[in-house]
Amino acid sequence: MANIVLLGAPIEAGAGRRGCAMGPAAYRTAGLAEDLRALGHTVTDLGDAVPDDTGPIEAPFSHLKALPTVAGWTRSLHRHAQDLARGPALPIYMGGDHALSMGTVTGHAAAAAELGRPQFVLWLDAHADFNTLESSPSGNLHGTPLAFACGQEGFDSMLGGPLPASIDPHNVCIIGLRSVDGVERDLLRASDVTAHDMRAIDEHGIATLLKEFLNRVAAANGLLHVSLDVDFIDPEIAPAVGTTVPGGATFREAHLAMEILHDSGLVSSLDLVELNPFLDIRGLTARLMLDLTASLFGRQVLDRPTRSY
Ligand code: 6HN
Ligand code: MN
Ligand code: MN
Ligand code: MN
Repeated sequence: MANIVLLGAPIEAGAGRRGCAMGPAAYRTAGLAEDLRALGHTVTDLGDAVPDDTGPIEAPFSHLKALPTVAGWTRSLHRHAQDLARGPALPIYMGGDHALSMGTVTGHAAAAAELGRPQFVLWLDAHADFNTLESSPSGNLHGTPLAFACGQEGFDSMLGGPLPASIDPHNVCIIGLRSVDGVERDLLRASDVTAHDMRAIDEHGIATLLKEFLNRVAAANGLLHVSLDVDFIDPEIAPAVGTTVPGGATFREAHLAMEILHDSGLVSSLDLVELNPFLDIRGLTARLMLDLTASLFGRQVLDRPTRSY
């Protein structure tokens, strides 16, 4: 059984519309801690993180929205994540928009570097979130965290200096893509990131794609951070997100991914991002995110051992 800590990250400044700040409250109301305890895990809710006050930061490009606020969250969450990564519990970061991963992923990368272990990242998302500050067409910083964490240039204002440790793009896998911007696409192609669009899921099945990646994590004795964006899932069943794109993962594809992740025994940290409860329908999306998290932590119909594949 796992020892789990929950940390709320009620950031919404990275998204184009408000509401993600209500995400951590929705997860608590829906009963995330209780559901995980029912599976036999020990769960401690650490409450919500608070962003640093950075003072004024001049944005390098004028179209960028709320850069000082996002930088404040990044600095705070980076410290929290680096600290939590040292153990003993497995952290779940309850978002909050996807800009929170600027802090969590880089914090885990820094801790992994201390340990001398490779940090892997699984990005389940309709989007690549691989824009740089320069390439972002919208100016919404939740479209940039993976580029930042992978060490793309121009992000020094986020942590107030260079990244202590970046994620090796070779250790990143994105699954669920169906919306990638023009320059972002070029950046992604030029990088070493493994990127699977919805067509790849259609053609090969999500299990094949995911197991290929997990085999690499296991072979490298890597740590695995999973970043689950609500818009990975089809908006018909997960409407509470500001950036819906049709044609997403089905109920079973999403659960199967979580079940395989559980069986792998490899997941060491998790982001739940982009839930916008203001856009939800009677808690439908919040509940689905809870059920997916429960699958990732071992809820199953028939018993299957951990590390079974
Ligand atoms: N997310 N690529 C678009 C942009 O504005 O940069 C969408 C980003 C969505 C971010 O869903 O986490
Ligand atoms: Mn995202
Ligand atoms: Mn997305
Ligand atoms: Mn490679």
